[in-house]
Amino acid sequence: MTVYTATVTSPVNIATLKYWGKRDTKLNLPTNSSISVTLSQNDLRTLTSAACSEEYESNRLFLNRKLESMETPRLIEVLKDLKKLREKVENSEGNEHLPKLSQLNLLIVSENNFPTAAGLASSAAGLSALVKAISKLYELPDSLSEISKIARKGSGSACRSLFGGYVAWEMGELSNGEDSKAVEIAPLEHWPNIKALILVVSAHKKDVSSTSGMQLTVKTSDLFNYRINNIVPQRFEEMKKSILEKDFNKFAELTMKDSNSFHSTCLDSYPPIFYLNDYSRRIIRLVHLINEKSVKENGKIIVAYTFDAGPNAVLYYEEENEKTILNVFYKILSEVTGWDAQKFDFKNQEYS
Ligand code: 2P0
Repeated sequence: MTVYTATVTSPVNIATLKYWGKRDTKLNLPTNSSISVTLSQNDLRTLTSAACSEEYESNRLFLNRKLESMETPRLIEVLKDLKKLREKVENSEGNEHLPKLSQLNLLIVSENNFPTAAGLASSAAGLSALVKAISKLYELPDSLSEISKIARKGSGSACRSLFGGYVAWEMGELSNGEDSKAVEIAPLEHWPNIKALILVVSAHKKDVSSTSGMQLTVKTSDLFNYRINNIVPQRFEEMKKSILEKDFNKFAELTMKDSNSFHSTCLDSYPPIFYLNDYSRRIIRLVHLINEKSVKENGKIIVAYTFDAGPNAVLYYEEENEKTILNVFYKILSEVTGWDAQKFDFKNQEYS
């Protein structure tokens, strides 16, 4: 039996300008453009293998070794689009010899190396990896931006994970979504000394899913309209500029303000949505204390926080400030939990 396979990894991306709100729920068209940083392949990521064979009697998807349905409306759309592109390849002149993979059932095996659905953008990495793996299996010639439109239909934020580094998701204007796609602002190497530290405050599944949270915010928050019309368009341009100019002060300020703005619209939803908890708020206060000190000393903001639809914090900083930042957090951690940073072997990533 012939089995065709392809394997890829796709890292998590963490938005610094948040996507929150859909203008079309079927096509996953957003109410604002967003920006994110895709972590490196060595960090949080989904590993996905896609296979197809004449012997497979149905489509099957294993996520973290659990059989999941592939009959969800979103996955049906995603597969339909990918198969359509493969058919185009198969039907184009000179490709008559290619196997008709578009007619075969698929087996998808996917594993995350981090907690699923705990506000760590698992759906972004997961859907992006799935689309990437099938595109590779089908040997699609289309650009990443083109493929990102398919990933977007699976999960909005997934479209950004197709690119590494600094990525924008342009909301687009068309009602068919043909211009709502991810584009690269700059590759990771452009600003390679930016690091992300993830503080997992809770690995539990979130109470309110992003999809339903967004719907509630769009429907009930007055602040939301102000955010998408008066705040985000200018912030989008400013943040892109700060990335291209490697202006950490500006990038950090915009990132923190946007996280706060997004969580304000959650609180302004009715009934309110609470994603942050007491630990999250303590982290926010601590980051501002660290920055106040360094701004006083040398005018520099050295660390930025951002929170997605959950209480876990992502801190962005430049590598040269890592020691200062980690020292503060290790000290707090050891005071609160008895955790001893001296016992952590960084080279081997082991705690003795
Ligand atoms: C983001 N989030 O920009 C924002 C910030 C959460 C907070 O994208 O319904 O899982 O699949 O399009 O992409 C989470 O939303 O939602 C998200 P769907 P998704 O990263």
